[in-house]
Amino acid sequence: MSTLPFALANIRFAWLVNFPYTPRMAAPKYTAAQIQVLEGLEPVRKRPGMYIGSTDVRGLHHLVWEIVDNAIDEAMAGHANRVIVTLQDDGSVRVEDNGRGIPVDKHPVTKRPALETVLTTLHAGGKFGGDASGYKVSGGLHGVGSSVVNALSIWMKAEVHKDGDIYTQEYVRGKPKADMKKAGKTTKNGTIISFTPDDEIFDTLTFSLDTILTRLRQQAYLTRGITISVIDARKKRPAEDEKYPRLYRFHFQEGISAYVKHLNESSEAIGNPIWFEKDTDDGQVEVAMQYTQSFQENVVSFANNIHTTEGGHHLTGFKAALTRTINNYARSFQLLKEKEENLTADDVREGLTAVISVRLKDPQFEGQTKGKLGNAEMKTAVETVVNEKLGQYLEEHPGEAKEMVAKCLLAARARMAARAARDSVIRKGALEGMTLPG
Ligand code: TTJ
Repeated sequence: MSTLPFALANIRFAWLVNFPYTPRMAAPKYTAAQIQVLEGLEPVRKRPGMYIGSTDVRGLHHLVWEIVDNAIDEAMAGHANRVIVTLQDDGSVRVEDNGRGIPVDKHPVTKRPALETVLTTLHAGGKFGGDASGYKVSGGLHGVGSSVVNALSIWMKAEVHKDGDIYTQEYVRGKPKADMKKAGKTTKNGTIISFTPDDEIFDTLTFSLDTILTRLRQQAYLTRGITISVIDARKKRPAEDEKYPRLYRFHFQEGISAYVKHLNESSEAIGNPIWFEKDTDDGQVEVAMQYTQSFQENVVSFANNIHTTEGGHHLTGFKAALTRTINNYARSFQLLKEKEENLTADDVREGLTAVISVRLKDPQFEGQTKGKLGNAEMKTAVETVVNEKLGQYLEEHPGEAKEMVAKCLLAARARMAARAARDSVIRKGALEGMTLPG
């Protein structure tokens, strides 16, 4: 049981967490929490690729994402609004949040401080505390890997500021150097995790500021109101990073609306970004969209802040609702005549930039690269929300609505003209083919 593949290990974990609520087998001998903490970190060092994908530069950055995800989860739960990521000169990375602080009280099973349990046992991370933890949703594959990062670090330090006290503990390759200790008084709350990746594990130890900025900027858009700071404190930086300033601060009060504006920076926009969100029984749905005069479609989707590069049911629901809503509007204002065909899904997406972000309890990531959201209920959820909210927006903003429909009609006309031209070429070709040589 100690060398399960990366994905499988996580599926098993999710199942264990659900166990007390959805019993599908014989009565459990242990509760979820008890089984969860039985595994040490040896398998992680034996087969690191199974836990972080690879030990190349991608795997190296995965360590940062695993730790940062925990801090962002705390922000998404409404308990933090600031995350600071520092690339330190000694090769370590430091991640700080202003959340509640990882619990430090005695864990009932390990009889060790919860902090130590979280960081030294497999699967005892982000979902620590189960449903009582206050996390509405979590990335699924994300947020449970802080102990994996510890196992793959030659050094890690945890510093928790909680209820007036500072608690610290250090680790070497996942093993505590000493017991957790109190290290003075504090007036703030939060968690600071610093770690140095292990050169025995990774091919390279050089972080790319560019990679980190891109990812954290995206996370900041997706978590409206959070402030993510990035500090590059390395004296000697890789050549490709030297063009960047050393200090960044990402804060987008308008969240994914600002993301859409950013994506459309170099295009001629039609109207303002349209933004709406809704909490449904199946999860939260948030959409931002804006047409441009370009012919490019740029629709990106996320589930629990994870970019779904292969799309999935949330994207399908969006496309269906978009086509239906735009057609409904165009018909009801006679922008589309009775005898005219409906606009196609392609017509209504030409020139469209959109960000679809859903958050759900139990995301299923499928497909070749696990980049496709497999939860079928998210099609209906997104479709219903977009039908309602986009329809309402169009009614309330007739000027913008007519410009948007005009852009879609242009795409439809171009499509029909292209088809007519092609048909005519084929017909002509056929006629020519019939004329006999000589
Ligand atoms: C867990 O449930 C009780 C209240 O605190 C919750 C918690 O663990 N919050 C939390 C974890 N906030 N921040 C973290 C965290 C931050 C970093 C940078 C790294 C890690 C592993 C966790």
